Amino acid sequence: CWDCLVSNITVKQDFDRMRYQGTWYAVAKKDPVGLFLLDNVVANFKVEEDGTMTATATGRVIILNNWEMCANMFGTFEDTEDPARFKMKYWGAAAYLQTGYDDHWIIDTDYDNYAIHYSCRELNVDGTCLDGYSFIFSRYRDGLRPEDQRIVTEKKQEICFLGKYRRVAHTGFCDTV
Ligand code: DAO
Repeated sequence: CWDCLVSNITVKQDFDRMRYQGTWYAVAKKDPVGLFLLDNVVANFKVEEDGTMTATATGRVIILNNWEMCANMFGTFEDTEDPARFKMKYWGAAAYLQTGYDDHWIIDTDYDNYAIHYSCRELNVDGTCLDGYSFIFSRYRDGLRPEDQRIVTEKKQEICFLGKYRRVAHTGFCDTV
């Protein structure tokens, strides 16, 4: 009985940004129109001294149609009245990478194993999402534990993206330090 209205999507209660810090491996992704990050996506969240949440992320991208590279991206998160709903300003280490300003919602997380991220970029007139993306994150690059997969599947359904995800491979393409 999910109506798919973006305004009815529930997020993590009492989201704790301190516990969310550190490395998260994207294990699945629902792409937006004009997808950017392809695979080998790893994000690292941090809470700065003033309390602001920031992130760095890396991932394989293809720019100018056929140039494959690892993108180094940065994000800063603006707080809203809901602790799990942020506005994310993001940009790349190089000028030719994507920049943007997206919603960044944490739908659910247990902080130690899994996280479900959601962003709707454009609404339909009926309030459902026209163009959005979502990452399923794991603390482990091999993927989610079986016990987390059940929860994640349920949440994919709640955000109306079930069946729209693809697996995000970790091949070591962006591992060079
Ligand atoms: O890959 O198609 C896409 C959309 C993702 C855009 C956001 C990339 C930058 C993220 C910065 C850090 C936060 C995880």
